[in-house]
Amino acid sequence: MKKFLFLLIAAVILFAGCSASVSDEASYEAQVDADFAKVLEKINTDEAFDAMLAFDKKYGTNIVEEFGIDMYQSRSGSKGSGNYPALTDLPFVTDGAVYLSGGADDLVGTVVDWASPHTHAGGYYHAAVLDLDDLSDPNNEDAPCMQTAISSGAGYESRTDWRSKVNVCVLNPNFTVNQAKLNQAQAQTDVICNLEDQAYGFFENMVNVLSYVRKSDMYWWYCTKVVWKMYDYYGINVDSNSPLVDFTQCGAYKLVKAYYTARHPFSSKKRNAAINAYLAECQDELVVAEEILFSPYLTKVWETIRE
Ligand SMILES: [Ca+2]
Ligand SMILES: [Ca+2]
Repeated sequence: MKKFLFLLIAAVILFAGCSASVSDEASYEAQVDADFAKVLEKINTDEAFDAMLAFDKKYGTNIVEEFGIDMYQSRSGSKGSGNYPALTDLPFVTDGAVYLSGGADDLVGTVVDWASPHTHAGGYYHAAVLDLDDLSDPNNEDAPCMQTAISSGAGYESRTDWRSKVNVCVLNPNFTVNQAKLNQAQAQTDVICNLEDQAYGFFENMVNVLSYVRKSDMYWWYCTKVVWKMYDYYGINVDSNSPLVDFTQCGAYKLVKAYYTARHPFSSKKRNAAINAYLAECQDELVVAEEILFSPYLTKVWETIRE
């Protein structure tokens, strides 16, 4: 009986000890989450720098150095002049051709820019897909013929919009296209481009890098996901998930790394496991412009790189 009591007391003490440390850890992680949320809230505002500095100071991370300086430069427009002549020779001839752009900041803002790895020439991060049927009036350069995403969500751009981009390449389908099937897929994509209830984003709530938009999600849209979806309707997956695309080169990764460094300060094993799991899911769930660039179903037929 004595022995049993002793074991019981020991068990109670052990349990109390465990739950105390579990709740300590939980409250520490909750604090990190709250502080990280403050950083995300301020991104794309003038207070971003101060928020990142405060986080770095508290947790010994390097957000300002690894991400903040880039973001500041891209906000102040020092990445490119944007004053280039219109690309008058950019071709619009192949139904279903995919267009990628990069270089200077685009209409859709910096989020898609810093969410994309820019590891290859052109720095491509924006995309659209041409529907020739919307070009019935060849003289109307402003016709909405490019299915993409704009600041309100899935939508359209025109030939005029694309002629003013800095770096552009055109990728044609390299397989025998079934025209009826393509038209059907484009019509299904039109439904998405005209959705009343939708939003633009790579991440839900714009900048929550921990909650990226899933391919299956029908509310959040970004440009490359619209292009991917059109070909998904057609029956082809243009997200190559190519190992040539290095997700550790994107701004979002740098934020995530800092977040997990703060969250698991004493265990590099836990930290690396969390970061690697995030990267693997990102590669699979997101479709970025460079992944489309390396699609085996598409071949580059035209390109101009001006910066
Ligand atoms: Ca068509
Ligand atoms: Ca992918």
